[in-house]
Amino acid sequence: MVEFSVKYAVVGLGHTGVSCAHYLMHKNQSFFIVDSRHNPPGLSEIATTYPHILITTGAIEVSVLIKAQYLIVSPGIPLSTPAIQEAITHGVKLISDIDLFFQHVRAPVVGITGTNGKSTVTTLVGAMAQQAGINSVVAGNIGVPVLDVLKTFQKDLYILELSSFQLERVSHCPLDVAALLNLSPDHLDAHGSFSAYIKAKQRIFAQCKSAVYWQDDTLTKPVGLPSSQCAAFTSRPPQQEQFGVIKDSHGYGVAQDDRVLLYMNEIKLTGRHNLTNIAAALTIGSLLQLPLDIMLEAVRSFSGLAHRCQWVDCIRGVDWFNDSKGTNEASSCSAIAGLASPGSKNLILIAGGAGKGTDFQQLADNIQRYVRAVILFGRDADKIAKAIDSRVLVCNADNLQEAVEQASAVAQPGERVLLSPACTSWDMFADYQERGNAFIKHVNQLKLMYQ
Ligand code: UMA
Repeated sequence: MVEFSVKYAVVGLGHTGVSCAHYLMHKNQSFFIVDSRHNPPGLSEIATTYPHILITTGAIEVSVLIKAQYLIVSPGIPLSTPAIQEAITHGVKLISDIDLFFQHVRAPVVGITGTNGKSTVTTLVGAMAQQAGINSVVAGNIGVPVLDVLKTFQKDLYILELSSFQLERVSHCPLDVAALLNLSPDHLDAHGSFSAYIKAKQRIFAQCKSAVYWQDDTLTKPVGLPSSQCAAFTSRPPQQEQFGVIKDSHGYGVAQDDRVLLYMNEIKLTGRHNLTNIAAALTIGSLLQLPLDIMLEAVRSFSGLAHRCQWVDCIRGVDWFNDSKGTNEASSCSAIAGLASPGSKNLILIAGGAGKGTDFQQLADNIQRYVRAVILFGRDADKIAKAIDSRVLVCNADNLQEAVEQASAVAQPGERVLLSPACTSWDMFADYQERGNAFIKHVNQLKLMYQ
């Protein structure tokens, strides 16, 4: 029988690990920290603030982990890590920062997951709640660890973006509203299979009061929940009491039942796929009893998030869009279809980077349908070119700057250039933000050249 000398081992010292350290210290709990990196991002902050806390860096050893009663494993560290698995067989238990959050939160909590659009929907629901005068906060995978928003006075509503990794780690997740927006292959390298990824995402519904899902994909439908607890949104014309997307003589819009609520030209978000995101946010907001007119006001003034179909500039009649957050095939396909003009191939696509184990066939089919030319760069450029198989004009660039220059040479006035890589940025950049900012910089340089 193992003698546990400390209550918690915080495994990982990134954003999550740092927030756990502050929280456990605040709650007077005993803990130590491990991280496989020699110089993890949170090292100097925690070592300086709490010099008495033991921090072990380098290979994670089971002999260290079994000194704790619970492991709090950060989302970026695979649970399959041998030392973690071995510690579990020795009786050490897993707990996550989200579990700790639920132990202490005293207000309603909304959880939002999905392969794509979750940050946009989370932010939009947050904007709707604020507009309605509710003292609320947005946190989670969006970039603010959940324990950080419990440090100060409690809010009246918490809106969390939850990733598959966070859901995989949580055991108790009593959400008031849980939403699964869409599902397509992503993070397969970490989860092992699409079915394992779906299983992790479905965990959002495990203890929820109300569930929201996308009617157009049955994989998102909560398994085992009665329909009285479920509400669906759709990208098609809505059925009774639903929010959905319509097209009539005024263009595309969002409707509830047969009533059009707003048209594309009334909103600042670009890309028709965002109409589905709005339908999802309205469904969640309705379950929170937010007034419809206030929610629509929030939608009209919402200008979207950086790096997600973000309009950058118009240079010599060509519009440039930064969708660096398009880090998987499905996300880039949505951006392509969302920005394409029906019936005309008016898009020049810049794509490539480090793929996530998919074959790019879905992307290639979308490109054939909507894109006139593709500029490829990065590690998996050849793999994407092979999937496209000469169906459209393909150019190769050595780096992003060259890709921007080539796109500028190919694009005609009235066309749109879209950076939506369908890949992670990790072969060339620290993250998608750095890649998106580099793209904006190169587009700005292009503008200067033509002035
Ligand atoms: N790492 C190691 N060794 C360790 C610990 C971490 O090599 O011992 C590496 C991981 O493999 C990973 C990186 O460090 O590449 C960061 O891992 P982390 O678990 O320390 O990450 P945090 O800094 O805590 O950030 C995490 C989320 N990151 C991941 O899930 C990879 C952030 O989502 C989230 O905002 C933050 O918690 C607060 O909740 C980012 C993300 O990319 C935006 N999420 C993925 C996505 O959206 O697709 C899931």
